[in-house]
Amino acid sequence: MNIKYILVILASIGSLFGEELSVWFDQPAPTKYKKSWLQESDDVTNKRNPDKHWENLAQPLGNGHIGAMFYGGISEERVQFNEKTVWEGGPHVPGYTDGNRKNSYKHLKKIRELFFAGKNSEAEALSKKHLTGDYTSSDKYFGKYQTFGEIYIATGLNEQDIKNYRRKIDLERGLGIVTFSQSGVNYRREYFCSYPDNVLVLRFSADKPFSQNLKLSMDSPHQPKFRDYKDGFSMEGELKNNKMAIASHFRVIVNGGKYSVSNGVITASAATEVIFIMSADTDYVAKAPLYRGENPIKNSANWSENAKNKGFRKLYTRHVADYQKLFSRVSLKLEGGSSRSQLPIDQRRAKYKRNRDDAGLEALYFQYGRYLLICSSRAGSLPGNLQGIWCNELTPAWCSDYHLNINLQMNYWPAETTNLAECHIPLIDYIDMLRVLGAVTAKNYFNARGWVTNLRSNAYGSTGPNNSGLMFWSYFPISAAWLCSHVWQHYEFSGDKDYLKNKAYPIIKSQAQFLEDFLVKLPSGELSSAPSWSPEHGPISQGTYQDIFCTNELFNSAIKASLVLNVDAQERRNWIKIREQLIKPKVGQHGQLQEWIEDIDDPNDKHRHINHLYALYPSNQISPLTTPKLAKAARTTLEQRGDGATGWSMGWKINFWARLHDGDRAHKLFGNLLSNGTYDNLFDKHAPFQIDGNFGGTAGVAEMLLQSQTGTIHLLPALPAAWKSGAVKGLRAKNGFEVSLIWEEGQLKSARIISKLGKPCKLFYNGTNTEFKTTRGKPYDFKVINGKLKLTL
Ligand code: FUC
Repeated sequence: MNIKYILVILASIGSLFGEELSVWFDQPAPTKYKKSWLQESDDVTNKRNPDKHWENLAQPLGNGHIGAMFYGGISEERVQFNEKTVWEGGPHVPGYTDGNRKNSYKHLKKIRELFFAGKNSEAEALSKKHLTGDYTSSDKYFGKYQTFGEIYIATGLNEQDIKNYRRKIDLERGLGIVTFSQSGVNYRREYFCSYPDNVLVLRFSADKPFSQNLKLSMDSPHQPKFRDYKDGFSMEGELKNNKMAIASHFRVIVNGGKYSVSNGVITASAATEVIFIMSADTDYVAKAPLYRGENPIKNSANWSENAKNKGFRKLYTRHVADYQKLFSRVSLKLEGGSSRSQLPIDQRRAKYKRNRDDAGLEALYFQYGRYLLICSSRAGSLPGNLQGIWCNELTPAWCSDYHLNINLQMNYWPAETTNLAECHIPLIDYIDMLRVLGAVTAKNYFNARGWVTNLRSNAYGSTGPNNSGLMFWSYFPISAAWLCSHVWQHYEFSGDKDYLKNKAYPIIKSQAQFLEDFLVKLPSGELSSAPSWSPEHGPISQGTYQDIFCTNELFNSAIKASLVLNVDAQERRNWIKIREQLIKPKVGQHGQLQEWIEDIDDPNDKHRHINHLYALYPSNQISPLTTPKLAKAARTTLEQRGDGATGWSMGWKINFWARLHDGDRAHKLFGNLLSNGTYDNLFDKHAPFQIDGNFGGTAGVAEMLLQSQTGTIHLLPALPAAWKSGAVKGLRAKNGFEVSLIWEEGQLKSARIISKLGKPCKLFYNGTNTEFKTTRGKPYDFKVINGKLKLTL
């Protein structure tokens, strides 16, 4: 095959193979549970969604600020929507406390002494008393993420004789589209959430002029008050718990017809085309200590008015350009089994569950994860929470909060590797924000410098070990070091030294200072994190290996960053010394990698958190190439834990197996996730809906095709037999490389590496290393001849 031809293929994967990239249904989602908030229970743990159709069948749109779920109804369209900052809790709740127990550090010495004297149960009792926080699971000060409201658009149509119904997410353009015909008229709706114009746009049209008779109204559980305008209405509301002000505007553009507005209802009659524009905002500002800004009514009015002035075409073009700039960087074609894109997604998934033979569906799932990240995480707002941005409740499961013991981090695993680094920014800004209360928690609990977080957080930067008396769902001070790995990773991929100096290093350095003060010398002379709790697993321990691996990684990044910036030589020497003294990983009695310093792992334990394998993924401290003994032990642990679990846990396991270079096993886990941990609309199922698994799965696919965690770019490290042939364009590797690959019959055929930074490149394929110098901006094309990479000029 000549190289030019290969490049043409690379540039046009997707359209060349003629498969439309969309998630589609052939029926509307039932709207039986309208006003979901009236149906729910107020238990935030182990709860089910009050609207099973919302989480299973409705479809998501979003721009990082506004999220929406549409049902595609014929006689009535229903669109549930969110604004990312609608959060109860925080400093404006009367009597607010930040959840920290004051001066807890005074008990720390005693707790540690009891531990070292072998009095574990006494140490545990004291820890529960002093090292947990003031909040309980759904505390009014901690708060919860909330739905904003629902939009209803009555169409005047009946449900009879509907033909050619389709509703879909068009992943290539970031659109929701509903089409159907009735009595010879073809109806078409297009929906999108625009990031550049910050509005939700809903366009209704048909091929018969003057056939649109629509009535739009909305409702919200937050004390809505409506005010009519000439071309629409506004809604102002307030959260009862913290008096957060929320506002929204609805405006209409009507072509070829008439409209009127009355009491918060927009009526369009005998129109050819109707466009509704919705904006939403709150008075939340992501800034401690008050987290409050201006009344949101002005912003909301301006966004909707500016958008209306632009008109549909311009809004559409600006949205598609913005969306495609991110989305189209990566394309993926997987060939294997049959691709059943001609089936609606629910039927397609049902077939997949039985046969596991639709590689096209697997590629779609990957791209859908990238779509979800673009929709739920854009600069200027909070990071994606447990449900991304989509939430139809007032008491969502786990408050739809930020769990810092895997879930928030997992949301961002695909950000760098699948070429969506911009979507990483909200997380990095959020981590920066956590430092404010984080310093208070560090002082109160450990009398330490720097800052710390624990198991969960919220929109108000909560950092204490929330949840009174429950170590397993509160205490996890190493979560801050884990978060910092994202701050560092963003530099490793981009090589942006200004970012490193001004944003990343101050965060990382202050975390290193925290750890310097926090770590404790065991009687053996080694450094550990006692008392320690392996997230949601326990028991209390003198040292858990997730703590140690995260700590090690944090010091690695602090050391490297200070070298790049040529600062803090003395601190660096100290960090190197500390790193050497950390307890070392151990292989236990069952051949497993030990989760705890104590050899107490149970080979029959199937727990979903495999915390210590953090060293394998997302970190890179264990690998079959560099630490084969530990890799073997990690494998034993994975075998013992099994291939089941909840959605996100299977997402994690895909990545583990990919890092062990076992493509078939990673693929098996991917199949398990798609079959047992996924709803029909491809949302991840914990259950209930929890978005992390989508991102774990998406990251896992990238990890099977390309790895660069060591700085060497490993091509096709875990290609499963099921993906016989395929092509991927635009995956990202550390040190500023973009990689495209084509393989046939399980063998790499060609590769293109684009060097964005001009750094030397190291490739690894089929057991052989290839190194070469690069020039910034240049592409390097390789063919594979006799199993070896050959540079073609
Ligand atoms: C993880 C899980 C829990 C739950 C929570 C939101 O930490 O272990 O079961 O999914 O996230």
